[in-house]
Amino acid sequence: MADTAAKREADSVGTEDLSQKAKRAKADSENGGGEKEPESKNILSDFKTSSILSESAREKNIFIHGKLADQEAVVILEKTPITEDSLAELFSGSRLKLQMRNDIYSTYLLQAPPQLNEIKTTVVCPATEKHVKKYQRQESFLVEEKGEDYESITLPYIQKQSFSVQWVYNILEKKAEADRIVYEDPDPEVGFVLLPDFKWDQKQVDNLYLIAITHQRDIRSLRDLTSEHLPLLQNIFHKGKEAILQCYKLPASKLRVYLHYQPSYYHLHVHFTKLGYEAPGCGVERAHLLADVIQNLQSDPQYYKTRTLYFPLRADDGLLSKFKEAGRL
Ligand code: DD3
Repeated sequence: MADTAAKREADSVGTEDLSQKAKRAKADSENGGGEKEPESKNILSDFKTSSILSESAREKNIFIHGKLADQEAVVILEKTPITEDSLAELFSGSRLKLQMRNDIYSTYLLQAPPQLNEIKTTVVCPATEKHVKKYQRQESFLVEEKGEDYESITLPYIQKQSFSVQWVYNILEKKAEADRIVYEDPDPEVGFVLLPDFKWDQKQVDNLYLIAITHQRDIRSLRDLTSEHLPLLQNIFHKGKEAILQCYKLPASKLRVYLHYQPSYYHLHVHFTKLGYEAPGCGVERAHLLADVIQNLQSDPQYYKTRTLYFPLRADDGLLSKFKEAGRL
């Protein structure tokens, strides 16, 4: 959805260059996002819950493991924030059930009209063991990875795993999510696609979360970067920030631009999140500011080949076992 509420809000303020670009990208892609489910069809109507992987009353989400037509599936449900532009309709169009009244205080349950009471739903199906594990609450351990450890432990492990990044290629080839692309630089060397991450519902700029995915396919992670990649990184940094300013009216001073190490998928990508929004994975143990990455490579072309990097691994992560076997933990 190129024309989201967050964008519409930004559009009404000023320039439209980027939304036009996004619309062109949308027009260019013939049926790019794949078939949309007809609104009447509910593929979750016969979902069978096996177990709750995790839940958070504070975050108002729940991660469920179950079966969808005999296939393993993970379903993520999350209540979305209340936005200012929905308030008038919320107040006028709801049923209000009184719970209690006491002096000047009263509490109610407000039954909102269905279109204002939507639950963001993500379905992974067929889900692998890895998907199921990913959402189970787990203890984490900080790993110290020397340059040599990367070569002898981490790299062989990620090569053997051959994690599928088909969904990334679908985005780059406009076979999926083409209508969600916010900006694209098509250059094969320094180009990238900028689009909203799955985690963002795009209803408010407050929790803005975009990812820039590189057209180059052979860069796995931070560890593969050398000064050779500076033009690519600078291009993403510069054009990504510019696109977000155009499209969402958010200046660079409101953005946190970073890479994950370890990443959750081994195709180079950069995260753009709004400052003040504590996005999952934006802590010091996993996030590397793109500005720092660029400077480090400028002062030492081999910086990320030689430095010791620290990152957390979950108790059930196969890579953690490899570090233990190697006596590095
Ligand atoms: C993923 C990391 C991966 C479950 C879930 C997400 N942004 C994605 C497919 C399409 C996407 C993402 C793996 C997978 Cl919920 C397992 O993320 C994606 N499209 N992060 C976008 N826009």
